[in-house]
Amino acid sequence: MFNAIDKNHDELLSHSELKKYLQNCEWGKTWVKENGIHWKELFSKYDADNDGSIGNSEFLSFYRDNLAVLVTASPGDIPLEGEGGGEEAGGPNAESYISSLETALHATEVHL
Ligand SMILES: [Ca+2]
Ligand SMILES: [Ca+2]
Repeated sequence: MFNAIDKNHDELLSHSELKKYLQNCEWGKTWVKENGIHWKELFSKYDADNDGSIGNSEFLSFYRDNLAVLVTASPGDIPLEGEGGGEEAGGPNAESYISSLETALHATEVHL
């Protein structure tokens, strides 16, 4: 999902990337509407290091707090990895996506 949102592949989600992604899918639009999301507030809440974009670890807490519930509520409706994939029995779910993110993060931290 992170890669699907990150259109310019700089490993950071900008304000407009996140906004565009969520406004282009039904569940995202619904979520924004129902929660009265303010993009600036959302960003300042999750942009922990205040660099103006959402990095991998910042996205993880955003995903956990907000999106995991939606993904779990309607599995199959939400593309976790962009186009294609998800054809294996069961398909991806929020929990396995979070653990794969954590694994990726851990790997990154080791190299830093
Ligand atoms: Ca980006
Ligand atoms: Ca940041």
